[in-house]
Amino acid sequence: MSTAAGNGRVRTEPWGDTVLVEFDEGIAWVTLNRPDKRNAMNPALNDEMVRVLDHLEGDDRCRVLVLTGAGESFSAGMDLKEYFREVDATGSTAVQIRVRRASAEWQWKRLANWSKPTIAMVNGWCFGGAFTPLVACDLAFADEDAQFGLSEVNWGIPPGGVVSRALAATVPQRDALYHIMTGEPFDGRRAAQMRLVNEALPAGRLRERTREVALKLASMNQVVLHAAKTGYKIAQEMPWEQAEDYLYAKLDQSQFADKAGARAKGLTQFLDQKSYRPGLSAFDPEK
Ligand code: ACO
Ligand code: V55
Repeated sequence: MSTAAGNGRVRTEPWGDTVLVEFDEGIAWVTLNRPDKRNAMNPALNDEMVRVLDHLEGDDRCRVLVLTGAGESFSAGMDLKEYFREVDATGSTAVQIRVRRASAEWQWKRLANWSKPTIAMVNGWCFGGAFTPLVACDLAFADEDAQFGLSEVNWGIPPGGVVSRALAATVPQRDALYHIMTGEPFDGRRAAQMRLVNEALPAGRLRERTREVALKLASMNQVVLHAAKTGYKIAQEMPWEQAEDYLYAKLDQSQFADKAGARAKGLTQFLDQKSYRPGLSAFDPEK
């Protein structure tokens, strides 16, 4: 797809306005880029993120995606002016449906089911609607001083979209309802305690730790990782009988789809060559 860039040139990559993408040894660092608005998600950013995710899924420079925010914020949530007030002002249900659809499409539908590993790096403010892409990412690391909040009640609405559903998928009910109902903010340390994020780190260590995990995932077998994460997420919603059948199907699918033959090599290396112990390290196809 080509887009007319602001400078008159035609660009073939769909980012550059409200989203930045940088490639780094298999990692695509995707930065929500409206720092003056604390990366609040307006309809333009939502539309751009749909295109960015679609593009990166087919871009070999991306083996892992890290989602973060420019400046002092991860994201201040939905844009109160452009996503709420200006859409209300159109008086059009069709417009409301369209902007809500673009929001859902990237924040959870595409992101939660993405074919490559995803990591949220919460560098600062994370409010309201920002919980959706946060939870949709496979893993999350936060600055221990980042401030999180379900601030909806503070300005007169209950959490909408799938914010409360996302919370229910990650944190215990006591924590979820406390913060949904009081609107009281909490920091990255608390977020890690309630398991909303994997780890909280000092600001100076956040990028380094996120990059370390991203590089590990980038080095691994992509077919197997896709089957592993999708299997977990989809089976979570299934009865046990169906989950067992589905996960066996996933196992067979992954063996069929993996042209690198990781399973056969892994068995040979452990059983015949005795060159490696799967309990102690990741499979290395080069060994
Ligand atoms: N929507 C629209 N604009 C926003 C948003 C938002 N969610 N958050 C910040 N901005 C804008 C401000 O209006 C301001 O714009 P201006 O410079 O044109 O006046 C700019 O970003 C900077 O905001 P400040 O409040 O000055 O920044 P500060 O660093 O002092 O505070 C904070 C940051 C705490 C994030 C504050 O902006 C805030 O409370 N934002 C709203 C957070 C929120 O409740 N989000 C949830 C929305 S509900 C939902 O997502 C469903
Ligand atoms: C929220 C999010 C929405 C929405 C209404 O609580 C409220 C946040 C992501 O979409 O349409």
